[in-house]
Amino acid sequence: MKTTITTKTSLTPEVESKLNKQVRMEGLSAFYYLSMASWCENRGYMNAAAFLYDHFEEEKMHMLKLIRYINEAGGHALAPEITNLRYEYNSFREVFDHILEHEIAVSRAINNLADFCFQEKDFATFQFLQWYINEQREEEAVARRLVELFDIIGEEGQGIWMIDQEIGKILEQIKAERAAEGEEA
Ligand code: OFO
Repeated sequence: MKTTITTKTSLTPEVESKLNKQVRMEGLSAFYYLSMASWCENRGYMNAAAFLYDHFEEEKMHMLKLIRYINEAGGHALAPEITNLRYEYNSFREVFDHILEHEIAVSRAINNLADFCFQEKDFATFQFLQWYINEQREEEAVARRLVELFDIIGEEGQGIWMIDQEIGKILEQIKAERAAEGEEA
């Protein structure tokens, strides 16, 4: 006999399915960063690797936050299947061009999801997604800064070494901001 699962949750099946798609996108983000971190570490770009490993943890947290929300709202969060990862990059710069492109795609996905929830009158999920909207705005800004390092410093001579040093400073700044936010909370 079919049970009326819709009485269990105010999440509509469409919202639940779209949230699960976003879970997968955050999981993919995490493993993209992990793969890029390993590529950088392998080539001795140690600050970039540290930045990317750190971001792997961030993206995992984004995925988990969504998973916990879906389940708490009475839905069923699905652990994502991660396939077709990329393991090779043609250059150091290509890693960061890829990050910016990917973060823009994630921002668009989150905006579309928030728009859908608003139209469905799922204001709780719409409100929950505001955190992701802000997070994406910050992440896109960081990704743009990273790409700009390549434009400003250039990769000639000691350029790559200097870029890697600057990435280290950006990571320190991010960690300091996180610590300050933690203190405020
Ligand atoms: Fe999940 O924050 Fe970027 O992708």
